[in-house]
Amino acid sequence: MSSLVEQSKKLAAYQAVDENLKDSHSVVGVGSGSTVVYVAERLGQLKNKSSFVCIPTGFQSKELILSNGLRLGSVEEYSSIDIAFDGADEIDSQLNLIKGGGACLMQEKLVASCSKQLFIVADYRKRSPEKLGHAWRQGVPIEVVPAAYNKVLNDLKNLEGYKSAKVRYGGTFKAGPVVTDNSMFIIDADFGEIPVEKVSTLHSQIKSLVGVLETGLFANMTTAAYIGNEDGSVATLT
Ligand code: ABF
Repeated sequence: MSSLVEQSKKLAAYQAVDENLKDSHSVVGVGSGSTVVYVAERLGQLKNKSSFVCIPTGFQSKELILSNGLRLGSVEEYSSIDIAFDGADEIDSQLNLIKGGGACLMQEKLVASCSKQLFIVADYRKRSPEKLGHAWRQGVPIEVVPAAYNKVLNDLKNLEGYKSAKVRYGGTFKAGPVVTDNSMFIIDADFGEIPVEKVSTLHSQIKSLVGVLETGLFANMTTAAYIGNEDGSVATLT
C-alpha cells in the first residue's frame, strides 16, 4: 500500500471524527476495514473516550475498539446509535455505497440503520465519477445462507444488468468459501455500472431472493463522506 493512500485514509478519518463527534454523543458505531483503523485510533486519543460506548460491526472492529482502549458495547444493548463511522468500497455522486469487501456487510448495515448519522471515510480510489461500478471491480457483495448459494447464483441471472457472479473464496490457498461472522457465504455479483436511480431497486430485487441475508448496496444511508485526496486535502461530500 503506497504511503499516499495510507496518508489519505488517515486524514479523512481524523477529519471525520474531529468535525462530527460531539460531547453529547454517547453511543458511537465503529465500522470495519483499513480506513476505520484511523477512526478508532483518533477516538482512542480523545480525553473523554470513556464518556461514549462503541458499537462494532464485526470481529475486526471489536478488536479495534478494545486495542484503542475504547468502551465496547453491542448493537443488542444499544439499538439507537448517535453517530457511526465506516469505510466503503465505492461511493457514487449521490453517496450511495458498495460495501462488503471485508465480508461484514450485514452488521455494517445493521449499525448504519441504527445510527442517526453515518459518516463514510475513504481514500480517493473509492470515489466513482458518477455511477457505482467503477472503483470496486468485484461487483456487489451479497451475504447468503450457505445452502442457498447455488439457487441465488441462478436467480441473479434473471436480474437486469447481470453480468456474472461467483462465490467468494478465501484462506491462504483459496480452498474454501469465505465464511462471514454470521456463518454465511458471500457472492460477488457484477452488474456493471449501476445508475444512481437504480441502486435502491437493484438492492430490493436481490434482497427479495430467498436465501439472501443482505446486500452490500447502501442507498440513502450516508450523511456525508470524507475522501482523502492524493494532494493531502480532504473532500467532504454531502
Ligand atoms: C468496510 O471495509 C467495508 O464495507 C468495505 O468493504 C471496506 C473498506 O475498506 P478499506 O477502508 O480498507 O478500503 O468498511
